[in-house]
Amino acid sequence: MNSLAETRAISRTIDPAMIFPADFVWGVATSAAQIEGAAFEDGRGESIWDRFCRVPGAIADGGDIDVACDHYHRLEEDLDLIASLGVNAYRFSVAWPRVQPQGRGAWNPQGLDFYRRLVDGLRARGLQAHLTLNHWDLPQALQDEGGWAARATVDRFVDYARGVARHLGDGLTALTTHNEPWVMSMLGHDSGIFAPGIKDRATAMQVSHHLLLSHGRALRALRDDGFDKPMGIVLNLAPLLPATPSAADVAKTRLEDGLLLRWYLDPLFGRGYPQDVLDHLGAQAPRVEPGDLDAIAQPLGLLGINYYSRSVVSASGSYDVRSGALPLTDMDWEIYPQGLTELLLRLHRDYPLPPTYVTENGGAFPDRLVNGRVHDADRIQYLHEHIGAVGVALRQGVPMAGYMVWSLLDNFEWASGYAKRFGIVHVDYETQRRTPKDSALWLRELLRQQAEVHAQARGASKPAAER
Ligand code: IFM
Repeated sequence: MNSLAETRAISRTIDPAMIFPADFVWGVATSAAQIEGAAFEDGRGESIWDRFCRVPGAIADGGDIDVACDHYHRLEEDLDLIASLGVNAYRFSVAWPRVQPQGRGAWNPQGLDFYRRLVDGLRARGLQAHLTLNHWDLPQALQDEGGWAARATVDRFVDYARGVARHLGDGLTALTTHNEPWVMSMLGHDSGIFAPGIKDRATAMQVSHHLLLSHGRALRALRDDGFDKPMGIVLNLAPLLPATPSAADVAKTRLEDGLLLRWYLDPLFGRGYPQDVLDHLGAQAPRVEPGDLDAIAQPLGLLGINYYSRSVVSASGSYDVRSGALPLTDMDWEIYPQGLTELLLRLHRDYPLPPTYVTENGGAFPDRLVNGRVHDADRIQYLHEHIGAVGVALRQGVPMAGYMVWSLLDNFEWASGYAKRFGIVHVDYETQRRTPKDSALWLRELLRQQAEVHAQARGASKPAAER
């Protein structure tokens, strides 16, 4: 890490209005497939992403997840890195094929041991452990039996969830079931640009139902087993707006809002699937069996929201057009921080939110490592403005409990391969050397200032004799 003077210089721009409550959770996030590597070691099974990476043309740079950031072999170093940032939480996922290689039956002791060392290592460093069960890397063995389109996978997931909680639950702070079910359903099974590469709308909608059902049934099973930590699900959400005021664009926007937000939130909060979306889907709507909707609507101990951008919807063109009015990240996503406030306020208005986390937020930018430094001023500005947007929502009553940066490390950005860098820590993929970018130093300084303010406030509230 760089000297304190350098860090302070980078942090000149920190806004005093960015001070959050003392119990606010600050974290960095990753997922197993994107960082772990060690794809063929210690009994790990094949995942659908191992298979998908080998489809010619599926990954922009031809990359795969065989080595990724080699996190599996660098666990202690990476945990030290997390602790050095001054955050108090780490969001990670368990690779189902690493702990239960066939997606059913036998557990892999070496895989479980890795995650045991991870949660113990977090605890030893005073960091909260926020575990996600499914960040997209389904065991290939289950895909061979139909994957998430098959109802039997719901049962497999419930068994997996119970096993993970049994083995690791005591070390966890919070648990979420699925990361971004919309992405798994639509990009994995409708457009097919993500694993498992299926292109069929009806299948995608059936997958979305099975993901929601497995979420609800897992929560119920874990509660029955006595697991008492906060549990929830992570959704990728965005405010949507029509490209023009035309009736066609407005109607399409309403439909996409239904597919992206209400399709997940309505059943999670006990309202069933939105009727306008069901009407639109017609024969492509999923098969829903009696009792499914009750199973999905389990009380939520937390809700995770991943926010990156807004979506501008045109009836004639693609789902997400560019307005041309806003700067873009390296993913070509519009930078629209106030959209995060808008989204959170809308959710607070429309649903009885539990403690709510921004479980992912961050940007890919064309970073350059020069003389051991990455001057990512664009990312600092992105993070600053989005954290500020969370603060605005918090002060207006939204029950915000935490914010987690995507991502700790540069990593495998799915179909984009390794070219898109989201990390606040740079990874040299040749040497696996980690270099905190200026944004990491900025975050550390922001959190140092938070801690200082809260310490002063605690001191001031003590009787004079105790000070
Ligand atoms: O890298 C992904 C992550 O796995 C899920 N949410 C979006 C991120 C950036 O695309």
